[in-house]
Amino acid sequence: MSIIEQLAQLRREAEEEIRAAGSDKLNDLRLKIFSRKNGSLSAILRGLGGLSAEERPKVGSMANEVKVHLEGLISERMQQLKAAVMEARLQSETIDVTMPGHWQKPGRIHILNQALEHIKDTFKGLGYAVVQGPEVETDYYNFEALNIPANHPSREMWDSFFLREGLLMRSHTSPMQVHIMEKHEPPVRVIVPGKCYRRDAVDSTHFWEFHQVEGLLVDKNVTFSDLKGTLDLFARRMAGPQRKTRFNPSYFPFTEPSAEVMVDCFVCDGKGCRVCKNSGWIEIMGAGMVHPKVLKGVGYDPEVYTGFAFGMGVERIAMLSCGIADIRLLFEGDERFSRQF
Ligand code: 2NM
Repeated sequence: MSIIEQLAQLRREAEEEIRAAGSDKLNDLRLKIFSRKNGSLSAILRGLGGLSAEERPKVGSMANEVKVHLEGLISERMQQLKAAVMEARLQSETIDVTMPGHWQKPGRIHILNQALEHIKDTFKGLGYAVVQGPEVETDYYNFEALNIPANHPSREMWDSFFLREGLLMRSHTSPMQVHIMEKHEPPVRVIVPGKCYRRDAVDSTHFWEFHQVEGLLVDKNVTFSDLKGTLDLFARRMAGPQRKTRFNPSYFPFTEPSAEVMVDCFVCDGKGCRVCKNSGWIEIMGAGMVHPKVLKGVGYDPEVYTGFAFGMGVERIAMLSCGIADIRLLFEGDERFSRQF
């Protein structure tokens, strides 16, 4: 085959191949044709030496023409492929700004936290500090320092969650009050909100994990009437300005005297209904004057200082104020429930 024929054949075949090549093949193809060492054009041009002096420039210029032509085709094909890639990206990545967005359901504050905030606000307004303490406590702080004797039922294995020797999950927040009194001289005025744990059988009013807010005020000349005035104000802030309170005698190891604090039923106005079990009164918390043994235990002189303390279950307060009949609803996290408050 003459060189001219060979060039013509290269041109035909290369045109064909370039047209069919994808972007990954195109560069290989360029090398296959144009590589100085082993490209097909170089291979043909090696035959130039055997031509006559007149033929050589003619064939040379033809070879050049084939080279320029094929290079042009390759870069054209390259552009084509790039354009196709861009077109595909434009198609697949286009954002339709008229599409509706994803709706985010707004969250809300859990009913327990709503009740807690209300309780905290009321006492903050009376000058109380809000303090939190550890959920794992020692036997001393949970029981001993609170005048809970060794034979007291809450010390039984089946009433508290005991951990390793001498440690337990606190069964009330009172141990923190003891820590506070140990660290600070009176006057002391704090509330302690937090989680507590008891080995209660679960039913509509009991859960093994629950929340308490306990309050403590210690100073000179603190009397039971200070306690009554404080909790009376609290009851009105929580249940409405027309509410009345009543203090029934009760017992706690860490207070003397002790009382259960009743508020007249805010559902039936004291006439008697299902919520107050026809008594006209609802118990909202326990309270009392801090026992002299507790004061002595933290190094306060009970002849100089007296104090009152109170404690309430946040679940109970939330359930009463929202008419919730089962404590378990507060812990299940069912949106159909929590969305209602
Ligand atoms: C209650 C009821 C009555 C109470 C007592 C103390 C402390 F540490 F000062 F002794 N903290 N909390 C207390 C008193 C708690 O809850 C029903």
